[in-house]
Amino acid sequence: MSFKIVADSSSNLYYVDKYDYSFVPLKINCEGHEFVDTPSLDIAEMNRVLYETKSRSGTSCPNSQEWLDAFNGASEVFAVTITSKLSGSYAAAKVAADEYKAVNAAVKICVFDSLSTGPEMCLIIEKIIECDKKGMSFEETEAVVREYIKHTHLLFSLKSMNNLARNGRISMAKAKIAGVLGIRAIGIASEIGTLEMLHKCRGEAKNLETILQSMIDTGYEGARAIISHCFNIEAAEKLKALIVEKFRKAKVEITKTGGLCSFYAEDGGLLIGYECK
Ligand code: X90
Repeated sequence: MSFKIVADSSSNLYYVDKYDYSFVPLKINCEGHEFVDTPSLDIAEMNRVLYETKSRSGTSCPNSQEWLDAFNGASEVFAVTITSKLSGSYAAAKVAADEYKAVNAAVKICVFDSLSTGPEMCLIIEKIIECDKKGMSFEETEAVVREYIKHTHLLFSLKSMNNLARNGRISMAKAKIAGVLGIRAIGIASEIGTLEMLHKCRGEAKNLETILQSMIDTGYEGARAIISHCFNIEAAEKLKALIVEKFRKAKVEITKTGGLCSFYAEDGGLLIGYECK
């Protein structure tokens, strides 16, 4: 029996130590350039090209064949995708799962729609691993993780929402909130997997305070949190310090956004995945 975890690259997770884990990349496209979201993608260079060409850019999700290739060989598979409300990744993974089962009747495969992305997907992956380490069966793991997903959230704090709006992931009117210089928009992945705006803030200090307050308002009590930043390590570290100051035992980790999340979160963006009650 071989056990495998697969996620799309919007998780920003490309490797897991001692686990059979693989990612399927999303792609960022601009005028014939295709940037594949892998750890070797030079994101600063991608941003430079996108900025210089100034023409239409977009993204595309993995197709079902790419998911199928990633499942291949495993007898128990857990797959985790970006929210099905904003991407076709989940639909493609489901098609692949059905095909995989049709060909290999004995395999078990479960696809989780994170209704979110980035660090919240990482929390889901961590939970799958935790269940496996405890020796839980496939079915027990699926049940525990489905319950767990109800107790995790994703907040985002963005300086610009241009790429989200231009690609139809949020309305132009909402995106304008973050358009003014020095204003950051704070929002949350909603229960149905869409972007929901919460606050707008001027200045870094106010921004970080408001993020922590929004975490608490949505049920954070000092458990696990992962902060992913797009070229904004200073803010990520300050936010971590604020969280730990308030909740001494909080387990907070900082990671970098990969290609897909960097494209949409844009320079300076923060994504915070966290557990809540
Ligand atoms: O299929 C594709 O082309 C991918 C489309 C992805 C669109 C959204 C990506 C969002 C990335 C920005 C802030 C957090 C959003 C919360 C999601 C519910 C990160």
